[in-house]
Amino acid sequence: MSQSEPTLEVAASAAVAKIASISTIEALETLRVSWLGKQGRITDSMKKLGKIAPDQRKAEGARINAAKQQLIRSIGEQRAKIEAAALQQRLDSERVDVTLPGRGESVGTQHPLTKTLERIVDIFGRLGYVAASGPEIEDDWHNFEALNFPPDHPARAMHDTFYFPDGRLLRTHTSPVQIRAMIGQKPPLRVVAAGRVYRSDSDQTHSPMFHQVEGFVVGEDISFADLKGTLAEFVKAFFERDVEMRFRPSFFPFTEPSAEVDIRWGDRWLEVLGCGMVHPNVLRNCEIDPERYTGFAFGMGVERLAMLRYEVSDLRSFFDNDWRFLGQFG
Ligand code: 2U9
Repeated sequence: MSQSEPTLEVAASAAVAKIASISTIEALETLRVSWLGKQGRITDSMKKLGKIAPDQRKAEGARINAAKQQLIRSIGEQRAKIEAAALQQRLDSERVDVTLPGRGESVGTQHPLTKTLERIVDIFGRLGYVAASGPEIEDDWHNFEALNFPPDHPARAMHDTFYFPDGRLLRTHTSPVQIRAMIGQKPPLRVVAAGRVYRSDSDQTHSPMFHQVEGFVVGEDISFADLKGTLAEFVKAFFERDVEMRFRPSFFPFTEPSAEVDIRWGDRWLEVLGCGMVHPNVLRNCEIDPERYTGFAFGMGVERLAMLRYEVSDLRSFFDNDWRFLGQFG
């Protein structure tokens, strides 16, 4: 009987006991390699068989084989147990309760600025204005020249207007749309233009891109009284109540006389729009005879009106695309 015989059997029994307590495939594999791998204990014992006396070789081989089979079986059983436990854990954690109610669909809402812009255009639509649109990339003539801006007006400066290398620009107001609408049409005209405009300006109350709505009326005998009446109707319709208004003299190159309109907001006056009688030069630039026709025009910032209507204090909230903010305007 070789000396290694009982040692191998005792060690194999100890390994079988250890196998039962292994809980990971990796640890089990380490143990398997140490016994059954190329340099494992069983393989090693097999290699030594050749040196054993021929009459003992068969019995010794049978013992090694018995230990080997015992190890293979318990490793296999333990592997199956570990895999079953892992599967059960996955099934438990990934269980889907098909009886739970669905999450429901969240329906998108219009952006508060779109809602405000459409609301303003709609009010003027009901007053008989026709909506016009035009390009956001404009030329100097439609954006400044036709509107009676002098060549050295500060709005034309690079720090106020975004220019393209070829001299074209991002429109700084919706007025060029009005110019395009006025050209080639005969009065009486009632036009409203809304859209994006661009100015090189950015802080809590200014965004480099913002929205305007402008309107104009041209016809015979159009007076400042018509302008006042129109804007009074608009302000009442927009805020859905009687709001106190005042007209303050102002200046714009494209209107004469010009005014800014304030509304009473609590104990303060807030500026909400600008207006005036269309400058004769502007009418002439659009081939309308200022001796025969007069007109009024007005313009307003959509963001400003939306901030008042929805009591929003920071203009930038409109552009952050945060659903927690936008979802409140459904
Ligand atoms: C034509 C003739 C006249 C449009 C007008 C204003 C006064 C005005 C500002 C309000 C706040 C722009 O968004 S804002 O910064 N607008 O004060 N706009 S009159 O006058 C026109 C337009 C087109 C052909």
